[in-house]
Amino acid sequence: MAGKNNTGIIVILIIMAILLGVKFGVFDFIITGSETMNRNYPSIVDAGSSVQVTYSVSGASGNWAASVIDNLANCKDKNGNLIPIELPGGWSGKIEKKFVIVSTEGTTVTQTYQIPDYEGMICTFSGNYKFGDKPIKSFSTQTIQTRIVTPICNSGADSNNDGIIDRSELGEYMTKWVNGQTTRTKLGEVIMEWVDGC
Ligand SMILES: [Ca+2]
Repeated sequence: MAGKNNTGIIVILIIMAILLGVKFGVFDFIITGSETMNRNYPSIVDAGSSVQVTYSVSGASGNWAASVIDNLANCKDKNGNLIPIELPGGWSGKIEKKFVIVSTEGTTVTQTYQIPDYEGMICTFSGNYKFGDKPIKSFSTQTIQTRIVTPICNSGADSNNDGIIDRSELGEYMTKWVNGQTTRTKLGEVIMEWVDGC
């Protein structure tokens, strides 16, 4: 009878120890391996600008830490050709970020990427993260695009608003002038924009 009572007391003590352990965070350092991370940023940015990329952790609890290696590279122009290495701003073909996110400092980290000064290109982010000693996981592959700043044609002859006076738009203005719908001066402006660009 006495032995049974002792067993009961021991069980109660073990349960109390576990509850106290949970309360004071003794079991909180467990990294389960089901934690994930993603990156967020504006998908279209100005050429030559600094872009903030935010890395966010999901599914983590207690104490944890994760290492990150992320790359912005493989920049291509609108024809799909790789962008030359030599660009304004010291672009070397790749930007690599290495950092660590620790639970005590929050679940997000922001990194700044200096985007190459090249309009209308698409670059690709690819990288991975590793929580504690768990296996490395890959980020989803994502792209970022630089804006094309379209010049404005002051003559008003750029009917499709692509920043270029093409020969058909010039031809339309010639017809307008022939028909007396515009002046020779105005036709001169359109010719100059066709020759020199807007
Ligand atoms: Ca045009």
